Amino acid sequence: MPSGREAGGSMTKPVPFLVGGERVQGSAGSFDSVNPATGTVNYAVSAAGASDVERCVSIAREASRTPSWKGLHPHERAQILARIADGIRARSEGLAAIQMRENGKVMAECRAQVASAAATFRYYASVCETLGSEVTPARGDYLSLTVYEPMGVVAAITPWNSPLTMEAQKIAPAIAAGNAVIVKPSEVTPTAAIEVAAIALEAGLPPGILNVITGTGRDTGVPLVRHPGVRMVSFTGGTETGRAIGTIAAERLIPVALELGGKSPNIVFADADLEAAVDGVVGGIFEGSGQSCVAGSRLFVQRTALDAVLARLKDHAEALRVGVPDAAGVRMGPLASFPHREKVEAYVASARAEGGEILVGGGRPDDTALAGGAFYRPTVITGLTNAARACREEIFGPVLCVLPFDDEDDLVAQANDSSYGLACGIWTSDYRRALRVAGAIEAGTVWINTYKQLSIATPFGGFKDSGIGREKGVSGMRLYQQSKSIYLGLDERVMGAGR
Ligand code: TXE
Repeated sequence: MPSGREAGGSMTKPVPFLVGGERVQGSAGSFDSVNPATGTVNYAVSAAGASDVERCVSIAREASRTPSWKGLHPHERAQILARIADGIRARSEGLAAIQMRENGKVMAECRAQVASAAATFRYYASVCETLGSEVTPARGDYLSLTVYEPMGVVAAITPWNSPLTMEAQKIAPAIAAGNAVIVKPSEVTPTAAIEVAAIALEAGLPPGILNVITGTGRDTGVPLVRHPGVRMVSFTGGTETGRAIGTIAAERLIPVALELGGKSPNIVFADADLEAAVDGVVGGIFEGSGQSCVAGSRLFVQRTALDAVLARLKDHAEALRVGVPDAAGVRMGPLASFPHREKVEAYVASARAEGGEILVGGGRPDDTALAGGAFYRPTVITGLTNAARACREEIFGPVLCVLPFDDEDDLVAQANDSSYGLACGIWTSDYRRALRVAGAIEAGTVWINTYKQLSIATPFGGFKDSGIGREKGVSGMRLYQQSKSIYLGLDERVMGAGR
């Protein structure tokens, strides 16, 4: 449990953030962390203002320049990353509980995300230890080497839907690469990152290499991105925020990695195993209450299979149990915040206004026991066209829009008619067709006869407005490095007759 808080939710001082290995109370007051399953305040959390950002960047910059981290041999850095993985696993119940009470995800999913965060540190321990430099082909009397160096201070700005996995996905490769990192978690899920930073210190990471500052995007995020000491920004969140960060980064001429929103098509051909397909479609949109960047929120169904798919979809969606996230059998917790539920409700209202028909859900649950939380029922909407607002904008909630298609050309045109390009699912028994459509779809990840499988070993990122850059995989560590080319002259006239 983060220090600064008393059991039972009564408050002493706000939960402090962590800079240079020390717990810090910020200069910008505090904000409340609210449990979306109950509406009660979990605790107040300290807010970092511009002076805290200034101090944090200065400490991180100093730590990034000293040899105590970047000067270690890769296998030595790898040992510490592996110890961080062990520390995360050892505290998995506590970390999962933090995420659950801050964003309302069901406990089973929170546990899985802690395991994924630990696996991410272990994976980048291996990458760090094994990824080499290069000797490039010489075109003269020299030896040419390309080596990879850290960027310096990396700002990692993260969202609320899956904080543990997304923070690990940025922190692990960035520190493996020898950088110092400043995490600015979402104000909705502020404290998991502080716990991970404390685990990292215990694992032997030098103070100042991993810092966490909590606060709003405006008061904490903006000064961080603008600070001249920050040499790279890695961001996951909404497209508009990503655009604002990218604009500042462009002015500052620093690299950015932007993992942004999506409006991913999940495509069911009539020759698919419809039961398996509908199961995948339901998981792909309703898991995490639809608050996933890769949520398959536009369901394209070949017209000849439409009735069969809708019948199954109705059964599956209605059977999903919505409830408090630590109750047995609950598949969908609340939305992560009350303002976010209002946004989702506004999208469903817009769909109705544009002629959409509600096949399933379309409102809050009737269960009075859930009335205090930000719950919303799994919702399936038919009767819209791909031009409707609910089909064009990211709702980021448990709302699925069903759109029929006639043939492959019609399908590809509709699926690609989106400003986003993050992911896509294809369900068919014809693998040649599957590969043909996979090639034609504009998306960074395509799943065939499966959905939402994600591996830390596989690059991830978006086409179009879904982002810039690819996280994960071996190249996910290169994202946080810059190459340096070294030419070693071997001309004997210069080297002398040393033989
Ligand atoms: O995200 P923001 P919000 C989408 C989803 C959601 C919408 C808005 O559609 O409904 O974005 O969610 C910090 N400079 N996704 O408002 O604003 C902020 O404090 C620097 C998709 O919560 O993107 C938080 O730490 N930082 C998604 C982080 O940015 C700023 C996940 C994300 O907040 C900032 C979440 C600024 N100007 C939302 N403004 C995905 N891709 O998975 C905000 N922040």
